Parts: sequence; structure tokens; C-alpha cells
Amino acid sequence: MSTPSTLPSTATRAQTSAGPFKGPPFKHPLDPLTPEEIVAVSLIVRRYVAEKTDIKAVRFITSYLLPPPKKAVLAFLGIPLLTGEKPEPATEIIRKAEVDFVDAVTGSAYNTIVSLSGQDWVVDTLEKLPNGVQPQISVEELLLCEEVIQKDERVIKLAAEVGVKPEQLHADGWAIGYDTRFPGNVRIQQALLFARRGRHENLYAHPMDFVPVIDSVAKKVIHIDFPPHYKAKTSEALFEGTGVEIALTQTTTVPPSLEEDAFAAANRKRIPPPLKSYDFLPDLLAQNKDFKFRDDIKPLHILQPEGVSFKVDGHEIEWQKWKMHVAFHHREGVALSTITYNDDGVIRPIFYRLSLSEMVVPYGAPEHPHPRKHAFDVGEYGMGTMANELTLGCDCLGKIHYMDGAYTAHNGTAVVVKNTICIHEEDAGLLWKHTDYRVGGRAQAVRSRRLVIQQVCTLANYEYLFNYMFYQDGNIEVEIRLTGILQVYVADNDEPNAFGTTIAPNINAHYHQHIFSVRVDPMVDGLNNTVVETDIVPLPNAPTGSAANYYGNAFITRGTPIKVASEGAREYDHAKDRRWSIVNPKKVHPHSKRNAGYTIMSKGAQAPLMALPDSVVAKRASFATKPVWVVKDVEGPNGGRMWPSGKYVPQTRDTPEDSLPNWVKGNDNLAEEDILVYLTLGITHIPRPEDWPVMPVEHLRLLFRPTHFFEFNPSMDVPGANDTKSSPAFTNDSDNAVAGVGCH
Ligand code: ABN
Ligand code: CU
Repeated sequence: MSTPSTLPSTATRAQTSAGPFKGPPFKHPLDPLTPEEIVAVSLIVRRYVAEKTDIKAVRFITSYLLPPPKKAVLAFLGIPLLTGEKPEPATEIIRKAEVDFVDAVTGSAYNTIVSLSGQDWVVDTLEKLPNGVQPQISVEELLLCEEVIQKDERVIKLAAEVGVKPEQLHADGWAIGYDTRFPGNVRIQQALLFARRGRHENLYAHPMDFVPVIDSVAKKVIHIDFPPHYKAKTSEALFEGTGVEIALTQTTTVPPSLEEDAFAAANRKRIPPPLKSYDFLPDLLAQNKDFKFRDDIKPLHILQPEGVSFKVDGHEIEWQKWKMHVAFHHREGVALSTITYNDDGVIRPIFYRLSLSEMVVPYGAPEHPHPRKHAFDVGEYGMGTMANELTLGCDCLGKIHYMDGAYTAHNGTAVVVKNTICIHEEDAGLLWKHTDYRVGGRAQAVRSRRLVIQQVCTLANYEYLFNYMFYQDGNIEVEIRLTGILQVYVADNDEPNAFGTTIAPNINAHYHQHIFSVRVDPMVDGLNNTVVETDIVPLPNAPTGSAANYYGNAFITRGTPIKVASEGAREYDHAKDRRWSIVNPKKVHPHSKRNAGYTIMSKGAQAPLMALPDSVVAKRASFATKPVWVVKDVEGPNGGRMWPSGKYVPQTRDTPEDSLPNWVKGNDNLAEEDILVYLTLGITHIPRPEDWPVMPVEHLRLLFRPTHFFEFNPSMDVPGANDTKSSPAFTNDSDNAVAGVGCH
């Protein structure tokens, strides 16, 4: 057993040591590595490294299932390559895992692939990663960053100068983002500093005015940056069009050289962190004598007296006509696979895999070092490793099934995240309704029930909630909710603020965006699909008054299939209400004569990247520059095209070779092909005082809607609403309100 390595927010997590290997390696070929498997894999890697290399100490960073080839998985599960055809014969599936580790002495990074042979794992390959390639930042490294700054004499002195005691000093250990002043092969982090006035106090209320950079292999502070501040009214305004005339305490946003004393050069004064507390925990809130919790909220319970209507078999969930595999993934958080729909006894494949493959949070303040804040919360930190342990009755209401997750600790033991995925059903309002207004107003009202697969992740200050939802009308929805605490920086008194909002005295919340890349590996009625881009346009060449369009009202749809890789990066066209569908050209609807498909809807999540097209962020997070990318899937020995901003994200300085912009080059066929679709969802946060101290949830929705897929509304067989537990709100309402009467 090793010492627990947890972020404070994720409480105590169990760690597991190797036990005797138990039985068959998987139920479903995409089952994630179990804690025991993680330990067994670490042992074999450690042994191999000791015998075959001169590496002295291994720091495990990631350890996870290397998925088997798609066709082998489908054959194993009996899912056909085309709806209605016989599945392919099953072949042997070798269970493989992939491990990244860092040499704890030199900082060099390695990748190794191991496979299960009989009862034993064996090392297939061990490769040193090219100089400067950095695997994900581990939870332990994040915690280490705080320890390092807390012990650093210079940091302690700088903190003391603004009244902060060593024990009050805290740091969020961010990836460095981009800073070419440091060599790429040094594994570095930037420490965003906060003071804390009590054990559970909200530290983000006390941002500090300097940013140490640490070397996480040498475990020391290697530099300290002092972001400049703005002062009001000078003749030399650096920024135009910002609404205020402002100038920096230094006159450029170019990073100062490392040799320069950034603080002295800028001739600034120190700014102490604001002292006022802004808490969110009930006991701390209650310390304020003017604070009072609302007392007019009556209980609201979700009851399922006969239990849930889904079945669980390991990682497989079956709910009504849906079946899918649900897995924890250290990097993507949750990955759903082999999603099928049972359409009257015919198994219809829909998506092979669905997951959050990357995201970036670019901040908009230009003065150094703030532009380094563009967090890749998937590729740099691992969304899964940041996942919460969920609590019954708090994170999810009703009857809940939980799944655990596991990832590797530095020492190769497994960190188990208990109850990290919650699965439950929800009432989702009306599914459909109609009233025949003639004959006594007879109505049929059918309520929508959805299956929700949820995870909540804490990325230092921010929380992301990921809800994958399945509906009775064939819809699949990915809903991302954002909450938590804004990333803030200290502001001087009356400092003009063009790139953020002063949300509380001396607290500046920078403008920023959250841009997500959802990876869809479709298999709509089979593995070979085409993406069709559809514009809605007025009838061409038919002016109002013409014979073809006398009233001028005519509009048509114009669908264009995306056929080759070089056409794979798409753009919105709001004037044409452009949308995209993933279709199967082999399946034609009996009435509409259109191809069976799923249409992608992402209204309200279409903010474009605001950073300039040649900016650092646009290059590193190139997925964010287009809303839709269609690429051919190329399965390779290390898992194929999984990561839109590259496999190794920390400290990239440009667009990585193995990333989206390169996949949309050339002549790869995309029509009726095994394709991938990367969907970009974005929102822009111009922080509001109402987002402070904790931001109320904001929703972002992506919907996949069956289109020409079912013969007619597939939810006509859902029984009408008849909730006998519903009752009048007030006794004098009771005359005309009787539960279950009037729905149908
Ligand atoms: N959002 C940046 C981040 C994530 C996790 C931990 C630290 C910082
Ligand atoms: Cu935000």
C-alpha cells in the first residue's frame, strides 16, 4: 500500500495492492483495467524496467486499457457491421494496457505497452518518448506543487511582505500552458497562489500577486512571475477599443526575460490579497450573524417503489431498448461504448464510442503570465483523475447505481475513486402530448423518462458535470454543466479592468471560454457512415412573384456529403441554419427515402474561439477552431485517432503532428467509411458578480436526434402518464385536480 494521493476535494480514496489474479480478464472487451490489473501491470513494468534499463526510479503517470480493434469487439458482442446482417465470427481478443511513466531522477518520459498472456502480463514494448514530450500531470504532482511553494524561502518572503503566513499559502498547480523561456524537457507547472484564512475557508477569495514556476522533477521553484497591473488614465494607452483608457505597469505583454527581475523592472508596488471572506460551506456561512438559510423549502423526494427500470451486468447497462457499456477513463472521465437500440427485436448499432476527448479553457487577459492560463482539463490533468466520489441524495436523487473508477498512483498502486459514475432515471417532463379539442377534449399525455449517466469532476477551482442521457424517442444527449469557483486574480484598488469583471472588491475574474471536443465514433446502423452537411436555403432562382415561388416563402434542404479528408473541417453557417447528420447510405427510410441517420444539434453551445487564428491557443487547441471535424478512423497499435490535440498535451508548443488538422489533410475517403466525428462545443464566460463566490450551474447541450432512422415516433409505445402519487398542492385545489385523470 502506498500513501494516498488525493486532491483535497476528492476526499479519501482507497488504494489497492496486488492480490492473486482472479479469473477471466473481462466480461466486455472494453472493461477498464480493474484496480488489481493496474497493480499487476505496474509490477510487471517495474520488473522489466529494473532488469532491462538503467532507470533508477519510476513515477507512474497513467495506466489504462489499450482498446482492442473495433471489429473484434463488435464480433465478440455479436453486433453486426451492418444492421440486419449476421455479425462477424468472434476472434481472440488480447487484453492490453498502456502505461506512461516518468523517470523520477532524470524526468525523461516513457511509454510501455503490455499484454495479458494467460494469467501473466508481459511487456510488449518500452519506448522513451522524444525529448520534451510530457505525459499528463498527475494528481500527486499537483499536490507536490503546493508543497514546493510552501517550503520555498523566496515565496515565503514574498508572501510575508503582503501579510500572508506560510501556513496560509496555497497553490493550484496548473500546467505551465505555454512558456518558451523554459526548456521543453523540464517538467514544469505554474503555481496560482491564494491565501487561506482558515482550514475550510474559500481560498479563491484571496488571490495573490505573483506566480511561481516549479520544476516538478527537481521539486523546486525555478522562477517567479509578477503579472503587471493596469493604471487608469495615461497618455500612452496600450489597448484600444477596451472602453477604458488604460496602461500596464509595464508597457508590453511580451514575457520579460528570465534574467530580468520582473518585479523590479516593472516598478510596481505589491498588492496584498483581499481579506474579506466569501464562503460557501454552511458552517462558515452561518458564522455571519446576518446570514440565514431559506426556511421555506419543503421536502421533495424521488420515489421508485418498484425499483429502477434498468439492468446492470458489470459495465453494461440495459434500459428499455437501449444497451451501452459505461467505463471510467482516467483521461476522458466517462466513455460510453457499443451503444445499440433494440428496434422490435432488431439490434441497431448507433455509436461505437462517445466521450469527451479534449477541452480547453482559454483566458482572455493578454498581460504575462495570464495567457499561460489555457487549461486542457482532459489532456493535461485527466478528467477522470479529477472525478468526485458522489454522494447519495446529494449529487443524484432517487435510486442510484454507482460505478467506481481506478487510475494509477505514482508508485503503481491503484487509486480507487468510489462511486464516481452515477446511473439513474429521471422524469424529463412531457415526452409528447395531444388533445383532440373536439370530442370533449380527450388527451394523451406521455411523460419522458431518461436514463442519466453522470460524473462530476473538480478541476481545482471549477466543477464540470457530465451527463450522458438516453431518451425513449431515440435521442441521446450530452449535457455539460459548469459550476464551481471562477479563476480569479488580485486587482489593485480602482484598477481599470478591460479583460475581466471585478466581481468583488479587488477580485478580478478574467474573461474566458470553455471549449469542449466531444469525440463520436459512430456506427449508425453499421460501421460505415457518412456525414451529410445540410443547409436550409430559400428556393434558388425563384424570386417572390415568380411562377415557382409566387409568395416568396419556399425553402428547401440542400445536403452535401463530406467525402474526403480535405473536406473534413466544417464551419457553421447560421444564415443557412446549417446542421450535420451522421447517416448510413445503405439504409433508406421506407417513406422519406432518406438515409437513416442521427442529426447533431448543439444550439447554445456554439461560441467560436475568440483567440486569434494564429494564437498559441488556436495552435495547441486546434480542435477549437472549427465546430465539426470529420476524419477517417485509423486504428493503430496505440489506439488510433483518440486525441484531437495530440496524445501528450502538457507543454506542447504548436499543433502536434498526430492531431486533427493533420487528419483532415489528404485524400482519405470519408464516404461510407469507418469515420470519427469531433464536435466542438463552446461557451464564453464574461463573469458576473452573480457567479461569485460559487457559480450557479450553466448548461451546455449536445443532442443526437434520430432522423429517418425510425419508421415513425419510436416512443408511441410509451404508456400514458398516470402518476397516482401526484396530488393537489392545496386542499381547496382538490375539486378538479385528481391524479391520473385527464392525462388520457
Ligand atoms: N483548470 C486547471 C487545473 C485543473 C486541475 C488542477 C489544477 C488546475
Ligand atoms: Cu467559466
